[in-house]
Amino acid sequence: MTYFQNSAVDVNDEVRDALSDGHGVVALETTIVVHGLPAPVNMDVARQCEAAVRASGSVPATIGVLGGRVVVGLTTGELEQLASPSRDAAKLSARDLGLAVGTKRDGATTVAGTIAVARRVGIDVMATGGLGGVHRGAAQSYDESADLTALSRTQVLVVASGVKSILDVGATLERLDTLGVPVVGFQTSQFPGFYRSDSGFALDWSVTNVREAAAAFLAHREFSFTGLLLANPVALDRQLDAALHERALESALAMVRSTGVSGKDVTPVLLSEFARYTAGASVEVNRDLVVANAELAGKVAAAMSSARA
Ligand code: PSU
Ligand code: MN
Repeated sequence: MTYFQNSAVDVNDEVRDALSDGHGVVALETTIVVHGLPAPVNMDVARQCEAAVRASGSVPATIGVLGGRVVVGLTTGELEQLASPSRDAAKLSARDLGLAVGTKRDGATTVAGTIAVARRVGIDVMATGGLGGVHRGAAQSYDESADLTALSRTQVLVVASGVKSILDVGATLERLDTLGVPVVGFQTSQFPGFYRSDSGFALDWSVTNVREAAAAFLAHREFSFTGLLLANPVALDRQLDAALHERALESALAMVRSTGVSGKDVTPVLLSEFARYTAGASVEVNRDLVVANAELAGKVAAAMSSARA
């Protein structure tokens, strides 16, 4: 497509064909692979997410930046390069994309970075594990993920298991409200708690099936320029034990305080401390939930494609 010529964006053939034929396409991020999960589970999870999207009748488009080229639909080999520690890939939020391109860097995209690229090439749906949000203590640190503001200006439906439980969940929901981003529970009226199925916060909206989710988002776009968060809880029998979750959280927060880590390193450090403290149990929950989100995103993208046809 000439549209993509003279641009820094390379869309792979399968994704390009799917987009021009109006098939469902799901954008997948790479920060979770490169900075969120330990090797070798990370590559395995990436492969499972792509397979889940395909099983749902849509085409996966894993997004990242290699040598300053934004790739939509990374091959396994390209993803391996991006995840290789020797490449030292940057963590790219929306603000960083142009810089990574201009300086020919490698980078993995966050939710914010991924939806900016997705929207640019016409992809409507993305899947992740847990959206970024307002950090605990944000009243002092001002640490609020750019995922929130990106969602407020990008018409993409994001499937996530709520926001990461390391965050201030109540404050994040308030910010999403202010920013005009609807939060919709999938078969639940409780906001999911990432490693836990229920964060304890109630939602105003829920949908009972995939068709309803697709219809709600298509209608939302007629009235708003924001994205939509479709909140899909981890299965009850897969969630992290409540007491273990509490203890791991305390330990992870204490670790961030004592090491004085800040900025884009906070989330990866919290996640890896969770993995250490729970002896890998949190990694397995993360795997289960992100694969389930990829599957649901694939179904919603397919339903949107049928609704348009
Ligand atoms: N979901 C996960 N693991 C992750 C992330 C999401 O299960 O590592 C990533 C996403 O890329 C999200 C980012 O955009 O964490 C948020 O980072 P920050 O809090 O620095 O904005
Ligand atoms: Mn931050």
